[in-house]
Amino acid sequence: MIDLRLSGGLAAAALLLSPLPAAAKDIVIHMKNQGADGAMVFEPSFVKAAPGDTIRFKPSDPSHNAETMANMLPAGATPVKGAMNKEMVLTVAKPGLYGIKCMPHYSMGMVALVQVGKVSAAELTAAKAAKLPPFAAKRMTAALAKVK
Ligand SMILES: [Cu+2]
Repeated sequence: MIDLRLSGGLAAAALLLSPLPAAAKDIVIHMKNQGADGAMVFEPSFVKAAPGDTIRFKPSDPSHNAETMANMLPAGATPVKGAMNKEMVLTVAKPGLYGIKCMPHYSMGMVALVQVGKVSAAELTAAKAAKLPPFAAKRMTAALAKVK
């Protein structure tokens, strides 16, 4: 989804007419009690973004939060911790891998992965080596397999 909430229609029209630069994307991830991958999930649990994009973690069901994982965050990226039952907005400036967890359901495997831009082999290896609780590790491994 492209966010066109700019100040006034003229700015939006100018943006639509202009071929460059590519507008930053607005990507939505839902926090759900039940999804295609089972109970307590981020959906989708893997997204690919570009630097400057915004990822919105929406509390589609209650009792969830979204926060960045200290052991899976690009160097120099600012950690973000969303409040319970609130949308968490993550604007990704740095390329790399951003691991996301829901604190209450981390041990139940409620994790997501955001790939921003290109990821080096060393960075992918480091992410795969990060220590996670067993159910979280299982879903994170599946997400890391989608990185390319
Ligand atoms: Cu949760």
